[in-house]
Amino acid sequence: MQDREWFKSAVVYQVYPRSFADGDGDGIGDLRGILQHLDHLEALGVDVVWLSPLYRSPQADNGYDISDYQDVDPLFGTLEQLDELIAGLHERGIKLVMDLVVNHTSDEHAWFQESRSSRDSPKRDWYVWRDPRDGGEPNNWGSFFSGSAWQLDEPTGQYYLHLFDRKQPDLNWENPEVREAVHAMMRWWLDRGVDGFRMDVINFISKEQSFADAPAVVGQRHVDASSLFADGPRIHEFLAEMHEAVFAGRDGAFLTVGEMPGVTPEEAVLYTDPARHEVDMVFQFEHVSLDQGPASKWDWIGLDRVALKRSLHRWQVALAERGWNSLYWDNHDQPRAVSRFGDDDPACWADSAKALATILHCMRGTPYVYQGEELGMTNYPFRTADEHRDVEAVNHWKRVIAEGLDQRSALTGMAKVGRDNARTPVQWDASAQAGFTTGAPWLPVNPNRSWLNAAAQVGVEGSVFEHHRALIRLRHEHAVIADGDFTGLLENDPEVWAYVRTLGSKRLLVVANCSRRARALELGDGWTGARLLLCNLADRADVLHDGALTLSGWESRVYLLE
Ligand code: TEU
Repeated sequence: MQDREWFKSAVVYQVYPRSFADGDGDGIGDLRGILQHLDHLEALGVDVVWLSPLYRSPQADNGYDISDYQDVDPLFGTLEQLDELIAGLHERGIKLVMDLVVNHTSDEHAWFQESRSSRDSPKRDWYVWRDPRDGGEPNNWGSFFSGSAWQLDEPTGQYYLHLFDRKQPDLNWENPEVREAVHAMMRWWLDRGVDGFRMDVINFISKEQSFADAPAVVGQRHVDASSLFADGPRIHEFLAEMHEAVFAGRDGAFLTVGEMPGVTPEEAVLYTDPARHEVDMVFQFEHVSLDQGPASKWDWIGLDRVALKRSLHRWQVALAERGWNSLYWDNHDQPRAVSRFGDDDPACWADSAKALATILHCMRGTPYVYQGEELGMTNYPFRTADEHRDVEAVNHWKRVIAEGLDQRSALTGMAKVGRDNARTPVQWDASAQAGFTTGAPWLPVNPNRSWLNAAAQVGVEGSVFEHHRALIRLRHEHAVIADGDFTGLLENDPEVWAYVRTLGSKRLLVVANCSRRARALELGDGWTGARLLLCNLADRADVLHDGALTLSGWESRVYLLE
């Protein structure tokens, strides 16, 4: 019998292959590069690696547009190298989770080629095809990547649905053949030795079949229609069926993570209630949406730390009894954590990266470390539109130009929240290309590589890397972190982030000062005798004598009372 809850004390590390490490000098990260850095992952102490897509793909959305689910793109290497990676990670006690992108395929996938070949194709119904309405798009749904979510296929006279880029047509999950094909592909990967899947926008696969217009928004021709396709009518049925067809009866400790934009805590409990056999945990978006204005994700309105804290605390409470959450500050779709939620001024950068990590890793849920986050990597100093490579930003800029929108605010938005911030090469050392490649990198290396890099941190006491390593060790060692109850403190304080975890007679106190100025705190007598487990400053007393303490700017501490 496997321990079904092993993932509660686990930490996941996300690798975005294109930007991790380049083993062949073409400027694009690859499997050989990943294989060269397994010791880094082992040193950090992570339990699982989630690999962003490296399947065959025309790379319209950096691999989230897949043309063959059962092969590696030559850009990244070979299936044999992937086998080598699985073996290399397993030898180190690390699991490998693949990205499962099955809301859509690439338009170059054989399934879509067949589907678009004629209206009578046996695979026509594998995708979502609709007749024109009044000579135009079938409804007013907008794509996440600007413009309409529909693309006309001239030879057959119908439109196909693409919630993302036009090169990412949505599969029709109503068709049981589609579901069976996906299940078979998943089983093939498990047979190959992978340990589970991170499921891309998986709460979008069951669409409202009326395909009615979404509520109109003044001034917008194409609108956000997520209420008509997120958490749709058959989503729980599809996930339970997938679990049954792929995982049931299989021996092993697998991980399933549902990436679910817009998911509410109430829905998340249903998705992750172990008794329902859907997914192990959700990846929710509430806390990474708070600095977005009403117009779009590009409408950056700045951070409200109290709102951020309340949001994360609300999720802690909502999933206290049933369900499980992923804990993350950033990933390949988000700006860098320390630039967005911390303070990337070189004077505070390290302490704020450590404080953020402390806050995240001691919560209830499974923490995710996105490549470079363990080093405190920052946003890139983007200034012009042509520095961006990401399809989302590129399409947005085209729209800004075409519609005559304000260019200055668009550039600010792109610099603040553009996805390429997370996609610049991992900074391994101080050399010109940061040890990422011997060639010309596909996205420039952040100039701060001269002082912000792995070589300057791994094994160096007090570094951001070593702080992450210590936090991961704490989760492994202390059941109160993996499984304790959560109580938020000082919830209206815009600077100090504090909470308590409790398991039996053990109590864990986490305090972090999210500001540059020192802050005095009075926690009461209840904490006398608490032992300091972790701090980002070296000279702090080992034991708390009373509940009074003063935190320096961006200082964080973890205490245990047993
Ligand atoms: O992202 C889902 C998603 O809705 C957003 O994060 C999206 O990328 C965008 O930032 C919205 O403004 C997943 C993948 O993580 C992302 O890389 C893909 O582009 C997307 O799905 C399509 O597969």
